[in-house]
Amino acid sequence: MSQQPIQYAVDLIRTARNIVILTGAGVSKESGVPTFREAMHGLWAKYDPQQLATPYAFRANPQLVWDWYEWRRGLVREAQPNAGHIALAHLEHLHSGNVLTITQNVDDLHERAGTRSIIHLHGNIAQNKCFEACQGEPTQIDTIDLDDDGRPPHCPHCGGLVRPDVVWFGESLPVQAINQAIEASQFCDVMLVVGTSGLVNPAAQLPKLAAQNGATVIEINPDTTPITPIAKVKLNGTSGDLLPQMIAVLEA
Ligand code: BV8
Repeated sequence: MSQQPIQYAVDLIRTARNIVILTGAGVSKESGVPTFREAMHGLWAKYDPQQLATPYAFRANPQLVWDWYEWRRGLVREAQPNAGHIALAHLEHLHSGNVLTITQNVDDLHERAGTRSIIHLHGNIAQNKCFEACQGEPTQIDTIDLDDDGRPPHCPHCGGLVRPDVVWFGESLPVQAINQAIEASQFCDVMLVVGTSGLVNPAAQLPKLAAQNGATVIEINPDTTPITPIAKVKLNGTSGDLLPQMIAVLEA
């Protein structure tokens, strides 16, 4: 890619006081964590993730949904932060203003790359909670004893099923997370949108909200998305390739 759009993006970032970085599954793809629509390769090729990531699917077939998350948890455990995660963490440390990362991802790769200021809109795949929320929402369960036949474990308080502490389709986002994300999007000068198809709401509304409040949107994605038309700068390519180039220009 010519250096001009990258230079333009870096100039916008350099002069911004408040930066929001919004990430999706694309930023973890180069770490070997499949994107949400590709999360179905192999055994899972015959299922639609939007049919598995729901409370209805879990109630109907807890073993199938539990196994799907155990498979994804294994991928996240084996994954390492990639050059894109590391560049975003570096941007947070380099920039003199406020830099907040808002992620739709349920992995911890941003944190493992060194990002400190982060909001998870859709939860954390490594954590579990009681499906019945018996002690209130979330009833987090820190230690579970997996019996050796891999059945979904039971809540130590009420005996109900244990589920991953993620936000499923049809479930509301954590109130504090989405409220903080909305406020940050309204007040940022630049929103850097990386690796999201912009199809899942309410997260997909954040770039529009930022732009409506005067922010400049920069998008990094190899594809065109519903966010592309509102992006002042569109960098066509992968996060693992483009973000380190941007940091190199920023530090030059
Ligand atoms: C809710 C956790 C209230 C689980 C996930 C309007 C308003 C509000 C809600 C809705 C609405 N319309 C419809 C809804 C309902 C629904 C929704 O949005 N449906 C869509 C599909 C139409 N939303 C909800 O249900 C939300 N809840 O709003 O509560 C409510 C309550 C009841 C009824 C209605 C509303 C909850 C949504 C959260 C769902 N949980 N994750 C889990 O992970 O198992 S969503 C999950 O999918 C991810 O977290 C992520 O958010 C999403 C996938 O999106 P992306 O991250 O963008 O990933 P994707 O694979 O799609 O795209 C990857 C991109 O990366 C691509 O563009 C690709 O080109 C790019 N890429 C690839 N490689 C690279 C790359 N980019 C850079 N570098 C690369 N190397």
